[in-house]
Amino acid sequence: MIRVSIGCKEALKVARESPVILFHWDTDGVASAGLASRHLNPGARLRVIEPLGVYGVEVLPGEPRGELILDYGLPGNVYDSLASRGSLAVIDHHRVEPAKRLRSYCNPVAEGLGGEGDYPSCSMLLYKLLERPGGRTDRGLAALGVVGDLAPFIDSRRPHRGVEEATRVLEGTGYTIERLRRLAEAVDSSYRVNNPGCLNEAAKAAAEDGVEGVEALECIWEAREKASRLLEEALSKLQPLDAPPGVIAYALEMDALVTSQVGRLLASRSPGSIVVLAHTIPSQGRGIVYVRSVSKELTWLRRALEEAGVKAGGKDYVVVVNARSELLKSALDAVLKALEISSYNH
Ligand SMILES: [Mn+2]
Repeated sequence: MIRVSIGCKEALKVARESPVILFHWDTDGVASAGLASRHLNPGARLRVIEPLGVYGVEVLPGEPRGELILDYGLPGNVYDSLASRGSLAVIDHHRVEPAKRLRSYCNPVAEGLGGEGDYPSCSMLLYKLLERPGGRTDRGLAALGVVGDLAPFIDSRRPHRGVEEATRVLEGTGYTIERLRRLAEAVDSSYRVNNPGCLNEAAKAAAEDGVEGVEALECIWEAREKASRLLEEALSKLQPLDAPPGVIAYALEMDALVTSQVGRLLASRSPGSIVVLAHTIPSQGRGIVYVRSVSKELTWLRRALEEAGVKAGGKDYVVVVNARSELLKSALDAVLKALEISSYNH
């Protein structure tokens, strides 16, 4: 059995009546939405959280009516601020501050019940909460979310408990980690080329036909073609920055949501280092400082930043700071400073 709070039971209860399932724009979000639709509320509308790339309360319903929010990674106080205006359910596995007032809040990582190894994806968490429904379709979706979220470990061939778990769940299904990795790349490309319609189709297809349903969508493969060109462009635009020992830092200015794709690629190419990417998105007037490593845990960095007054999200091996363009530089400085202090201490 997995350790979960009472909030998870409450979240499942609310989710069974949810008119809408809102999901994060990546592969894990799509796979989780598919599972939730199949087992909690097949009648609910599946909608990706828009605009893609924006983390904030302003994109959530102001007066919630029981929406189920999957894998979105916002800190709990955001949901607490909505809790008095209506009901909603949250299922997540990001390392954030937990909600305190929202009863139907389910995030065992935020609640201190385990880390990324125990809860490698929202889809796997949901699969276990549903008491392992067990069919081939469900097992494929549970593993697909893990493969999406743990792609940097798979690509750099670093062992990870989550990948081992996904491999076990896939036994006897005929699916392989490699096949799901290809599919995750295509699904994730859909947000990189800013195609929310395609992500909504993908969630619907996941709910109806699981992995094969998503594989059959043309839009994801078109997105993959387009995204691989964007990646080439991004790599050619990277500007190296001064960084402390053991850290590789770049600046990027580009109007495409390629942050995690570029950051993940750089991290898997330099598995012993910590990669920092300061990405400015001029058309949105905002940017992201993305920190990723496949070998170094970064939960300490998130705490150090919070202590320095910089709000950061992330997981065990990734830290993300979202900022308006004019604040990006100071966020980057705070990140580099914290990394520099830690390099003295090692
Ligand atoms: Mn996830």
